[in-house]
Amino acid sequence: MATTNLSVYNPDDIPDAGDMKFGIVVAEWNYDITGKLLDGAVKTLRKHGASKKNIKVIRVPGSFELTSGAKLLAESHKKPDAIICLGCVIQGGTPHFTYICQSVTQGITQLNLDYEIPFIFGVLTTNNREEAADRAGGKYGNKGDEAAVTAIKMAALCR
Ligand code: DLZ
Repeated sequence: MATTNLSVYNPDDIPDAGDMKFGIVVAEWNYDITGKLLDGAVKTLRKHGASKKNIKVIRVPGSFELTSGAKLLAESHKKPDAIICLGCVIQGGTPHFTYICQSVTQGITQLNLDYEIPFIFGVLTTNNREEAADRAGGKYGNKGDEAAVTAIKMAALCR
């Protein structure tokens, strides 16, 4: 199966993020993975000009809580231009995977419809831990990089 490297993009296509503000909400569940997504997202935002003071990071317990965390950021006084949601849901022996994935997907979709700013889906949904590691700085790049690039592009589009 061909898988795109999540960290490969044309930097010339990315607007300057020097005057943009970002919120990042990251799930603590599977933090060995989501911490790497966070590192990738922050590094990529900074690489394209975002200043440290304009990147607000909050943590929530699990991916199920990403929607409410993102909503909190959207309503904070420091109105972000885009909000990145980072999580990692790994298939287990019970149907939790389906429920959490459905909830976070629908929740983030709804936020995109309800607010004037973009909410970015930086959630890995994988069959196992190895597939997640491959996409959190491993052989398929880092989903956090991809989410940051998407956030910058969408923030520019919404202006
Ligand atoms: C409960 C749970 C399980 C089993 N698996 C994951 C997971 O793989 N990834 C993730 O981000 N969160 C998981 N959670 C936690 C839920 O997202 C949520 O935090 C709890 O159900 C409490 O609402």
